[in-house]
Amino acid sequence: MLQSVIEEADSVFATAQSEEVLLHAKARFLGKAGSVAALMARMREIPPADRPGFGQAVNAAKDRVEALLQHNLLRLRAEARNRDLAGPFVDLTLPGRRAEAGAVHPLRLVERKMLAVFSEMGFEVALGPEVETDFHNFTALNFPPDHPARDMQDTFLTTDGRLLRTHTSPVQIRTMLANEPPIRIAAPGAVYRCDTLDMTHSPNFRQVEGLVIDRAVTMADLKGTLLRFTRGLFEKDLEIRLRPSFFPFTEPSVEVDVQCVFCGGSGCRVCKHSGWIEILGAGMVDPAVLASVGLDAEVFGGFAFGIGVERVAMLFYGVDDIRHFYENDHRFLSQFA
Ligand code: 2NM
Repeated sequence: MLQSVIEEADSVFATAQSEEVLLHAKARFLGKAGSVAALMARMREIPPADRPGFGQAVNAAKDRVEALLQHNLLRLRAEARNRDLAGPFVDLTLPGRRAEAGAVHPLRLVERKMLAVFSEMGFEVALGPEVETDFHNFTALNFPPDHPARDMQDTFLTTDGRLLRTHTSPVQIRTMLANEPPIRIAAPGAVYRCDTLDMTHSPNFRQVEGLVIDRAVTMADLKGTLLRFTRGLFEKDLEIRLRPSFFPFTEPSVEVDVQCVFCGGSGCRVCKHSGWIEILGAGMVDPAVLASVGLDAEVFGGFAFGIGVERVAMLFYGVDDIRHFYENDHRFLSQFA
């Protein structure tokens, strides 16, 4: 009887083709309701005098079944290992494939540099929504109702009567509405205009705009701030010049040229032999803008400026086509890593 349990365990264990099946079979023989436990339960049927001998015999049978189990467990592991070794092998001596590391996008590098220079001058970064109201994007900025920029030819409109901001100036409006002067902010971010993508235009580009509002701010403060900004940005003591211009939100308005970074002013192809490169627009905040945010123009005044990140990045890195910035061609991007 003991022998038949051992023989059955031997044959069941030996035919198991996986550890899972073997462990199942283990329960059948060695588990609480298994054959060995059943043998032990027959102790009551044995005359008392024979019980020690019976107990020893069952224990010996149990040891034998456990040994068979262990043997077959090792057999299955050896078989599995042999299968692995016979299959496709991994050559651990092959050189590894290097993982490509990500890098900061060139537009972000330039934006960060601009913000770092403004930060040194005490400006704080201000952010705002890209979907804006007509009020924040145009009306408060003194755009007349019939201004061409408000046209859907130039501005992306949403179906719920809002629009995609065409500059980050609405961030300045929101800041002036929510804070008392003095205000010194730089507003970076994406802006949208209905332009066709070409070498120098994109319907979605980035700007950094700045705003200073305080008592007794003059145009000399504007020029000094922009001089320090351009020198910090290009890390070179270049001169700037201000030319009269027009924006609805500033009066007077100026366009700012920086001495050509490439030829230092002697004339080259980049500056079209003028020695100067236009890099930003600026001006003294129009009293109508101050009024629209509830500031008394007799008490407060300030200046603002706007700079295109792509344009500066193209100058900075000698990129001839704005589309390179958006195509995510790794061969282009990896040059800035
Ligand atoms: C520019 C040029 C000149 C500007 C003005 C304002 C505000 F909100 F204060 F009126 N924000 N930004 C500004 C002024 C922007 O971009 C070429």
